[in-house]
Amino acid sequence: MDSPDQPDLPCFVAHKEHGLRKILCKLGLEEYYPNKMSLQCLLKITGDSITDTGADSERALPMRFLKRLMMLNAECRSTVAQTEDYDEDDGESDTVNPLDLVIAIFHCADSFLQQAMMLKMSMCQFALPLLLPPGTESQCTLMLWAMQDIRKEWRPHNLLDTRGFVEDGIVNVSMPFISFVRLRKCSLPKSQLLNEIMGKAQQIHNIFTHIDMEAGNVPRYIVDGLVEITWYLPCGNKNLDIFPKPLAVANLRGDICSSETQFAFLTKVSSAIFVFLDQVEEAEIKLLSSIKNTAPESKFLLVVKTDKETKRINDPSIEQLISQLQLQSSNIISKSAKDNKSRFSNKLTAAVTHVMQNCKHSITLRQISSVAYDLGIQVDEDQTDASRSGKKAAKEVEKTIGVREVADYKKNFLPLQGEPWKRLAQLEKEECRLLNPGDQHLETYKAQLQEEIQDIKNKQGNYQTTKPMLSFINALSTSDKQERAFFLKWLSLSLDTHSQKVLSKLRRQLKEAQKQKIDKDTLARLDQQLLDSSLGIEHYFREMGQIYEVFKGRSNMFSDLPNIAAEILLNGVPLELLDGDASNIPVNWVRDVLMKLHSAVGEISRLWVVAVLGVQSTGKSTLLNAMFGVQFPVSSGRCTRGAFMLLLKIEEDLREELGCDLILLIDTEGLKSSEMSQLEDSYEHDNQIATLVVGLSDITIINIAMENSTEMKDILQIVVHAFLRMKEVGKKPRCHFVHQNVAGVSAHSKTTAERRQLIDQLDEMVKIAAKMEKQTEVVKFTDVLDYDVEKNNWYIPGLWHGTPPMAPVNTGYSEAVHEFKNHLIEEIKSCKTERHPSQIPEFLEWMQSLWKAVKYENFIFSFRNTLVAHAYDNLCRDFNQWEWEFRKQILQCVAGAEVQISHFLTENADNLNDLQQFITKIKQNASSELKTEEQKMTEKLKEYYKRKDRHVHLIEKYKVDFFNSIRCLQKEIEHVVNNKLDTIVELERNMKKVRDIHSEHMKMIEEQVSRLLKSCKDTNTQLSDEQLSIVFEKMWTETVINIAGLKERDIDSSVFAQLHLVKSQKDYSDTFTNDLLKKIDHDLVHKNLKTNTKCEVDLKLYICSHAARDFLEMHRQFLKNKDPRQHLEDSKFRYLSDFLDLYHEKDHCQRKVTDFVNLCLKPAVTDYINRSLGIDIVDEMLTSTRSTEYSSRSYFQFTILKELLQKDDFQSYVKYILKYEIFVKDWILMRIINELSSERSIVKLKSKNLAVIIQKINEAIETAKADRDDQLLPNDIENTSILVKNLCRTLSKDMRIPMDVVEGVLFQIKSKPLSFTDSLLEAVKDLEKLLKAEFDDTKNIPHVLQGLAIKPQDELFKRVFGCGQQCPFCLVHCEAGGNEHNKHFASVHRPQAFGSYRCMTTEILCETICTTDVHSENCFKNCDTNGELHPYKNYHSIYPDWIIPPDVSIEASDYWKYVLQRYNDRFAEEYKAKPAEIPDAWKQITREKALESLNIAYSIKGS
Ligand SMILES: Nc1nc2c(ncn2[C@@H]2O[C@H](COP(=O)(O)OP(=O)(O)O)[C@@H](O)[C@H]2O)c(=O)[nH]1
Ligand SMILES: [Mg+2]
Ligand SMILES: [Zn+2]
Ligand SMILES: [Zn+2]
Repeated sequence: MDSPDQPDLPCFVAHKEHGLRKILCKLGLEEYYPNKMSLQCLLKITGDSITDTGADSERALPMRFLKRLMMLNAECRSTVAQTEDYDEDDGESDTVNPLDLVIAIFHCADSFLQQAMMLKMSMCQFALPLLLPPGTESQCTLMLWAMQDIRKEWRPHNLLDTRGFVEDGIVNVSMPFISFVRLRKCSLPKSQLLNEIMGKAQQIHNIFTHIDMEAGNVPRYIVDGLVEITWYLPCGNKNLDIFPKPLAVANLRGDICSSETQFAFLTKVSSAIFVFLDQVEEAEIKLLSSIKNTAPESKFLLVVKTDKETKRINDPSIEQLISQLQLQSSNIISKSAKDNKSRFSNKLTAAVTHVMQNCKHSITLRQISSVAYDLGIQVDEDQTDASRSGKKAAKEVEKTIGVREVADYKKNFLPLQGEPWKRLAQLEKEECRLLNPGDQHLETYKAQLQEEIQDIKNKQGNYQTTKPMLSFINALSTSDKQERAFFLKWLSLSLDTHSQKVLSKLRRQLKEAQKQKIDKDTLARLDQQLLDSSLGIEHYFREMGQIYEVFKGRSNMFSDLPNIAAEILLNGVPLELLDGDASNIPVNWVRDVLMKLHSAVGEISRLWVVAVLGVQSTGKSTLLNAMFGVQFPVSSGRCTRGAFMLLLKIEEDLREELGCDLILLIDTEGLKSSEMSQLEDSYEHDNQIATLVVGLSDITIINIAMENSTEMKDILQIVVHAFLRMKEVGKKPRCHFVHQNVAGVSAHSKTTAERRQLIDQLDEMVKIAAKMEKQTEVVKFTDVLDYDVEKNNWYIPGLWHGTPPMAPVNTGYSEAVHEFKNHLIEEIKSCKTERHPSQIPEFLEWMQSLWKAVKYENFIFSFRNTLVAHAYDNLCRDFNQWEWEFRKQILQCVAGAEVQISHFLTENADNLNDLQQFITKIKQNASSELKTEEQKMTEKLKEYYKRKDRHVHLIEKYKVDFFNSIRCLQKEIEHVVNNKLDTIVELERNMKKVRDIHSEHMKMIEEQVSRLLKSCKDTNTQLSDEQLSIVFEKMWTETVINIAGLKERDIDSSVFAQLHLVKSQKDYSDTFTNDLLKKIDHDLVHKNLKTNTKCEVDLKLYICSHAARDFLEMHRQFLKNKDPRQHLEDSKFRYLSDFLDLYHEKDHCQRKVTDFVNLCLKPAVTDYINRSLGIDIVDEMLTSTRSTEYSSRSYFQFTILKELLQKDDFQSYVKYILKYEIFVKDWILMRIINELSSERSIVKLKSKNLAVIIQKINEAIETAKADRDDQLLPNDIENTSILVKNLCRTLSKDMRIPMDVVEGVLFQIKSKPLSFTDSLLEAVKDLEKLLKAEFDDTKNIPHVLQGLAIKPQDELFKRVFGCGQQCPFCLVHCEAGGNEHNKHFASVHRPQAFGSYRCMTTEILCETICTTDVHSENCFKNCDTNGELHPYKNYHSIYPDWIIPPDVSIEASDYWKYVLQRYNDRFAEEYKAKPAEIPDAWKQITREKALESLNIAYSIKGS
């Protein structure tokens, strides 16, 4: 009937219940009665968890009490609003008595909250409710379960000599039990006197609430019948201890006559009962004596006042009682007028001591419960089904332990976490570090390690779930959450009790051994025993995780476990993140649990991670518990190590303000613990835990409890390393130093010197660490993270106010912790804008790569994280896009300049001065254009780095690289542009010269034709066409006979140009050679080719002589094309036609128009279209469906490798490896050709441009009809030439019209402007059609591409090729973004065999992969090391520009292993070497696996 889920509100009948209703109502607790308030509601971070102002109404009191209690604030019972002003009469009547408040909350709290409250109250040294007065039930309740969690340590005086101590759960301790009760109203203040007795040595006053404390005089409504309990526990100091042994003291509130059951209960369990009374009545005497008879072994002691004068007991009724009960004088404690409070309490204390000395009867709370049953008092732990079945299930598990040794038990029943798991951890680490390959080949060794890993995993697959684990999992699988919680609690209680005995014995042995300075091995053995013998609930959880790991992917049997664990985690139970015993993370388990949790919170899981680090047993868990009201296991009784996590939800209304939804707390255990310090690898373990924890946390709390102790220094050293590493990987954690046990108001100012010292120490450590981590630019701690000596140091007074175990918690502790917590929350708030908190999936991603990096010792170089990789890749993509926009803009600008120059030269005579000026102007324009573009790009990059998404903070360290790349890009393009402009000028001038020669010759011919025409017309006979042709022919031959060819330049002496220009239709220009030489210089520098001057000159001569041949060829071709005689011959037919037409006076308008269009417009239009076609094609490629291929260099590699694999063609691999540049160019060319031929996109692109230019031509024709003053030209024959020239002038802004040809066409033109333009418009239409038809007919795309001034394949090449550097070991190409990066990097490296590396003596190709080598102990030598052996590990000192991270996973390198194994023999043949010796394991790799490995290596998901 008392289940907390009971739906109906109980009806209040009796008058006592009336009081309860009143209080509940006043406190706003009705909805929680009975037992409906849970611990979870306290685990939320809410708005008022930040502000702890006084409660402004009674309704706020319960929450305030609970929150403060959880923070261990000893003032929490106060019910007075802090702001209240004390009006005289109003007093505190408005508020609630503190005890009423506490009791009301106990009535409303559920079992777990009650338990938590008890624990914290006992830390505050408050008396605890032992018998809770009845609420709506008829009987009171014994709060046994609720006290289960309380554990205490003390030193009874019989252990003083051995300095031993006892630690136990308080409910299990057998001790004398003494009760204090009163009869009716008694003038002696019982509770205050008790406080005096119990708190004497520790100056504590308020164990029991009393009338003189704040609001203690407010009437109480629900307290009567309450039995409170408190314990006296000696600390082992004779001067401090009041009693030498533990003692339980109970205090009954209210008159005994109205709480008969409670009184009867107390008499049954107590060794003595102190009755406070002023007088007594007949009925009461009867009651007391009847009880005396039923419980003969308990003694009554009367506490009375004596009269001032008579010095006798005031009331005669008491005398009667004394005789009735046959009490001796020693049983009467009387307060005379002489006795002040202190003296009287001494009397009482003496009486108690006396009782204890003579007491043979002691009892535990557990035993007490049977008395309670007899009296019909309920016991809380049996109140609900959930509790009962939880207990039963826990017993079920506990039973399996029996009397076995714990170590044995663990081996048999929790086998997965034992040897196999530890061995796996070792193997995985060895796989990264490759420390012991013996004389095996590295790759063979690696494969062997992997085989063993697989073996263990296979063996584990045969695992049969053991009995305890079955029971454990079954119990957790219950749908009743209460039952589950009870189960966990019961189990952990019984396990604690169980291992307590074993461990304390071992600890004693260890201490003894340490004292006697026994040899290290024995110590280590004891250490190990201690570890082996500890058994807690975490071991079962650990095993559960292991079971999940084993069965994941094999069976669905345990697939629900993560769900359960996620629920448990959300209920505030800490879960192991890192198993410190094995030093390993069950990655699948942790990931799946957190992912379940992620979905349980609706996939909104922005996290803030707060972690604490510090020496073992320095109060870290205590601190976190006090700060957040959580329940990390506390106390010295533990010897686990690792990291535990716990989640706190943030209240909805606070989420926006804080910018996150959850806080993840990480508590570390076992760092620098004295127990574990003997284990040889403990330093490494600590290091790993610290690095991981620091890496995961946003705020790291470093707990310092022992100044300057060596342990602390070790921890600081470790932490400094961790911070340094984080900085390198782009994470900047915040850190706070918490100095514990520092008291006094002046703590902060007094410790200035200490802080100075700490920061000096830290600086010193940073220097050392930076050297070790090879980060020489770091010299101060503040270089590593944002650290403010004033703000990041916290001083927290000692936890205990006095000497434990009797000391209460120090209020100052709670206050300081509270202040610290507020600061943290404020800090979270203030970082909201600058930080983009990760959600659980990203957190996991981060965790996995962090852990991987930890496994490699060489942390910095091995850290590669998919989050970072993605962030980097994203930036590269954008950057590439901006770079192309930049280039495009400039390319267009240069193309425009080319037309302008050509136009300028036609318009103006070849005046060098003017030309110079003109060029300067153009260059200035170009340069300002460059500046603008550079500016734009820089802006874009800046904006990018301001973004909140895309994890830009992770790629902060590449920022400089990218800015530099922009600057370099600007320089590079500027150089190219200037060169290009110079070339254009030179070429155009040459062209112009040729044209002038042509014009001259044409003039000559035209003159001859005119003359001939005249002479023919003068002869009166009509000549036939045949005759005319003959005379024309004769004239022609005579005229052209004198025309010489163009003079050939001496190319060899003026030498050379860029090779790819050779195929163009252009002439040779000196800038070509210049370019070529620069290119050679550039390559010499960048490919690290070391040469001397002579060698360099030879090389250049060699290359240039080759080039010169090509250039000469090109020049000759040009001369041939432009041969004046040929040129004339080409127009011979035109002149003949003109001659004939003129002779016959035929209308030749049509023909002239056709000639104009075909000879002048058509080439210009084609030129126009081709000029921008290059850019258009690039744009087309970059917007096509396959554009991602070029989006970043990594993706490009991925595409190519994938394609190679699919093609499965040896020669293609050879080309890829040996002639990478050509391979890439060809590949891109093929892609372009495919793209352009499919979908007819080339036609579309050309047609688009065609439409534009035709439109322009038509418009130009219209404008050309008018003269300069916009007057229509008169329709006279003479005006036709003017019109045509107007037209050409207008058009020449956009296109290059060959004016010499135009002149030729206009020769002797006899048509009128109007008819000419009419025909022209028609002809242009025809031209459009013709060109379109030609486009449609485009078959030879390579030919088209070759004719383009801007080659799309070159532009795309620049984009994907990058810096062109190759790995010094395997020759793989760098993939880093931008062209100016600090470090070269490639996603996948390959066996060195592909770089033709072989054993010098055997000629056998070398199969190791550089990513393996650089993390091994092996050495290499080559010319860069001057032939000396150099460790691969330190490749950095030889190749400082390269960063070679380990493979992201074992599978990542499968691709190249597959390729090598497939083509081993053929590569050997190709390289003229012997085939590599391939590990057998590689032969198992299939093509599918190889493909998969690409996805892994380039972290491309699901493609
Ligand atoms: N004297 C003293 N004891 C403390 C203080 N803080 C914690 N303790 C006690 O030290 C023991 C170990 O604390 P715990 O929080 O488990 O330390 P952890 O190992 O660092 O997590 C517990 O028994 C605490 O009660 C303190 O400030 N002063
Ligand atoms: Mg701890
Ligand atoms: Zn390599
Ligand atoms: Zn590079």
